[in-house]
Amino acid sequence: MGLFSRKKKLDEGLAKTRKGFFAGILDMLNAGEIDDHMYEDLEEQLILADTGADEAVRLVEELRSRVRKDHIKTASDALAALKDIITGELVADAPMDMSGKPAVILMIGVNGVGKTTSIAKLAKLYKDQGKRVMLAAGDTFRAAAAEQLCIWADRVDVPVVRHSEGADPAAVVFDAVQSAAARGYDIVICDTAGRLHNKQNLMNELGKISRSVHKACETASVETLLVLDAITGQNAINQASQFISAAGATGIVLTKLDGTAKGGAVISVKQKLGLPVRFVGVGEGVDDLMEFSPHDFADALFAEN
Ligand SMILES: Nc1nc2c(ncn2[C@@H]2O[C@H](COP(=O)(O)OP(=O)(O)OP(=O)(O)O)[C@@H](O)[C@H]2O)c(=O)[nH]1
Ligand SMILES: [Mg+2]
Repeated sequence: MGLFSRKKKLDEGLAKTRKGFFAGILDMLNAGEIDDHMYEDLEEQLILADTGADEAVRLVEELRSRVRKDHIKTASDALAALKDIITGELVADAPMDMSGKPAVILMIGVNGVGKTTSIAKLAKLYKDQGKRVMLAAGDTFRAAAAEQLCIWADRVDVPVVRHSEGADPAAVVFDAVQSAAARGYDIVICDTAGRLHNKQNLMNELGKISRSVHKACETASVETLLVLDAITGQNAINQASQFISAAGATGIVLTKLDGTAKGGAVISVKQKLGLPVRFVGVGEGVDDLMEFSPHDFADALFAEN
């Protein structure tokens, strides 16, 4: 998929969020005066769009100081400044570490958020870039989880390493990484269970999976992406911190942006969780995952339609 169609998909995926709240902000800033009333309205709209109250206050404060500093006179220039501030909030400090041979990506997150689907999409995305991708069916807990991954893998045409149900997921990942290294694969993407008998088990298991990567291959790099469902917005973000510290997550995948008018949640992820958003899901199809671009995201939020 070319750059243009990716941007179009992002625009479509963000339609609900844009029409729900950001169109209001756009209208307000395009028409109005810069005054206290505008700032108050803006803060309210941002909160409604699920940026979280702290973040809304911060954004508005930042805008106030920009307006003063840059002698901004018109509300439309204020809009450009707001877009710029939002973009700045979202920029990652560093790119993902894909330096390993193979580069391993662990997908973690509670059940139903979209881990397995995102793995298939991610495999397609990297495959389209010419990478050799292998999957690991590390969700051995739920019946039919490996089956579901295999169906996706068939569609995307990438190999899967799987063991039987109930097997040790760390062993599955170990085998996949070792096999990928031996066969010259570039990337291994690992599915994990979203639910175990209790939370402590889940966290212990994720730690064990992560350690098995380096045991299998010293030259592997690991990124652990926490998958969050945008429909649950700020709730998902508030519940994420425990997961992050226990599992050592390094980035976020935000799915189902197409299904919510509250895509503003994206804006607070980095601030609240200290982790960059790496990918966003904007639909159920295999091409509906975008590498996250802060600039394109801000553009899509405030697009004129
Ligand atoms: N609209 C929309 N639906 C999505 C997106 N990503 C995933 N889904 C849907 O969310 C549902 C759950 O996705 P899965 O990939 O099975 O989620 P999971 O995290 O692997 O779930 P468990 O294996 O049960 O833990 C499926 O119906 C997906 O089609 C998205 O970006 N947009
Ligand atoms: Mg799954």
